[in-house]
Amino acid sequence: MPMDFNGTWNLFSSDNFENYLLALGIDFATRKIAKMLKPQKVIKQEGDTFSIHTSSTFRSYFVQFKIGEEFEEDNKGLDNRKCKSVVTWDNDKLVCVQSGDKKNRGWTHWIEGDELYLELRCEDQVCKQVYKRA
Ligand code: 1AG
Repeated sequence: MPMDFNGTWNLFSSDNFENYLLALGIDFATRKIAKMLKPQKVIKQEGDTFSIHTSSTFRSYFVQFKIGEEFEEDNKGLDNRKCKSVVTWDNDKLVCVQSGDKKNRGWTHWIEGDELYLELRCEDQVCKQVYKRA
């Protein structure tokens, strides 16, 4: 059985998010707002199909994908750059590679105990977030 990511998850901690945003070219004012946010993720997983809705009082973002199938990602409301993205399993981790203008862009989700982890990568920056069940 694959790892089960289903659920509603609230941000608990976020490390190096501002430098990740800077690597994405997000302006100063937006970075200052973004780092104050406590986003919530609603993850729906059915077989190899996922949707992840990240919402906050300022911006929200929705992505859906099927494991192993490349898709066009628009990052609308975030940095708005288009990428070709693909998500695969690395054991129990979900690994997304976001190919586009930014080198080394992607993320990894995994679960430890009752916590959801997210590592966000862009160029030489890595942001690590922990979410807890709502
Ligand atoms: C995410 O990806 C993306 C959501 O979790 C936030 C991460 C990075 C933001 C990128 C650019 C920021 C531009 C403006 C900042 C404004 C708001 C901050 C974000 C608020 C929540 C949407 C992984 C995800 C899979 O798709 O879980």
